[in-house]
Amino acid sequence: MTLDLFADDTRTGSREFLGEGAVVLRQFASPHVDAVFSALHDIEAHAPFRHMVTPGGFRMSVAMTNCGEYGWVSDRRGYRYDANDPLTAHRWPALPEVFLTLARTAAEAAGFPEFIPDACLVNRYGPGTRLSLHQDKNERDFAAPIVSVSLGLPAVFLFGGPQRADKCLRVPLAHGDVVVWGGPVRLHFHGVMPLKAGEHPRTGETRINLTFRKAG
Ligand code: MD6
Ligand code: FE
Repeated sequence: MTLDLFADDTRTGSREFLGEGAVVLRQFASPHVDAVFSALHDIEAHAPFRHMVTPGGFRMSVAMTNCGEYGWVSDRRGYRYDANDPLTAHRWPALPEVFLTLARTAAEAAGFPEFIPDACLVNRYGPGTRLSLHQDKNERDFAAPIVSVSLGLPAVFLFGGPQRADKCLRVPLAHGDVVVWGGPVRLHFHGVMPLKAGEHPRTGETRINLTFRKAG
């Protein structure tokens, strides 16, 4: 099933529920995007985007970096959160104030008050890049939601069920949309369809996704 697609302006401020505990907040990040890109510029300078390797030895097509107390990493030893960037051996850059504010206010709007993330995974998708169905289960605290911010080119987010084979909702996500995700659906399978080629005034040929978590 495909959710209705309206022009961005008519969708601003609207909410679409994907299940109990999961909601799309259309254009919630829009007032913050300038500050977000400015902060992202500094993060990239200290912790560059890189293609990590899966435990099975495959290079991930999504380019990733992190900020916060913990960063999500993958290598031949597995998936985990690490306080240090393996590329630089330094701590990840701190969570900028605008990231914290955006994550906290979005979580609150979705019914999860007092969300204080300690990790932000930054994903960058190029044309054709996809993220296969997975569960987010490396975090210590599943009581906390995940806040996911979409920037740049649009993508189709796949939102499934507790089993990999469960049917998926197809959710179109545009620049500025925020998905908040927690409670009963916190461990549901999800992914991103291959990115359609395009050009975005803010991000060029890419889509950027920020996911905020409480990892530690
Ligand atoms: C993405 N997002 O949208 C990938 N995970 O680029 C995720 O994997 C994700 O958006 C958990 C909750 C929300 C998400
Ligand atoms: Fe995920």
